[in-house]
Amino acid sequence: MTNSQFAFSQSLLALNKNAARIILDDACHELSPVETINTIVSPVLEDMGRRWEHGNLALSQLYMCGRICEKLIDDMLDPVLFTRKSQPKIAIASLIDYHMLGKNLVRHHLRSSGFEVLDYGRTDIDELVRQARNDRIEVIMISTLMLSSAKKILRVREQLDKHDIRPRIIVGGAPFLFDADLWKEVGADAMGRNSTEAVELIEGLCEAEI
Ligand code: B12
Repeated sequence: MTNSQFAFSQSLLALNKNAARIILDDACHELSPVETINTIVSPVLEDMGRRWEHGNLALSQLYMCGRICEKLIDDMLDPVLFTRKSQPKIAIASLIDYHMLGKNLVRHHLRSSGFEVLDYGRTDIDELVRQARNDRIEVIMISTLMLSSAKKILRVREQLDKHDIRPRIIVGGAPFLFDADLWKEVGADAMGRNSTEAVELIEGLCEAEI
């Protein structure tokens, strides 16, 4: 663990949001906000997840640390006002899952790269399909951190097929990092390992002019 990661972790565990914010602000002098999150926030949360799995951290601690990170990330990645690019119509959602950090990070990264993204928040299968049809979405980005939720993406694809529409589905989150073939099994068109890959995938689609 680097010094910044250690200090950030200690601040979170002490529930000292201001100290945690200062560490991220300092890092932002050398790194972009997204790089700062990828090099400090994500590794620290993953380390805490491992400690929780081994019984060395309470779920309540993990929860509080996650909530603080959520707030810090939202503040760091305030919508950047770029002229939006010509792009497919994109929506992002967290499917039957309370883990929201990854989704928010991907959305912010896309927005700060100039893409407009509708945010459906935390949603379920029927609601996601209804909104995607209603908004004529061309790319649905789905974030799931739990395997049980990831497997439900197949039902989203089946429902869309029933309505005879085929938006691209791009997925991401822990289950897809653990199992490299899972995205194909759930009927997705692509998987991104992080927010940078999410942006690259959308840029690739724009170049291919879907
Ligand atoms: C923090 C955390 C929590 C926090 C969430 C706080 C919040 N507001 O989001 C709290 C404490 C609430 C929590 C609760 C639970 N959690 Co939890 N949690 C985590 C942990 C440690 C980190 C997740 C995180 O926020 N990472 C930081 C973010 C920035 O990274 P990320 O989400 O992975 O997103 C990145 C990429 O995956 C990718 N990405 C993400 N989404 C998308 C989407 C697209 C389209 C693309 C392209 C890319 C992409 O880009 C992002 C940026 O780089 C993970 C461990 C892990 N290895 O992921 C467990 C983990 C996800 N949790 C797990 C579990 C089991 C739970 C609980 C069921 C625990 C319980 N017994 O109650 C509950 C379930 C809540 C629910 N019903 O949804 C398990 C899931 C295991 C499984 N096989 O399903 C994990 C994997 C831990 C483990 N190894 O067991 N959790």
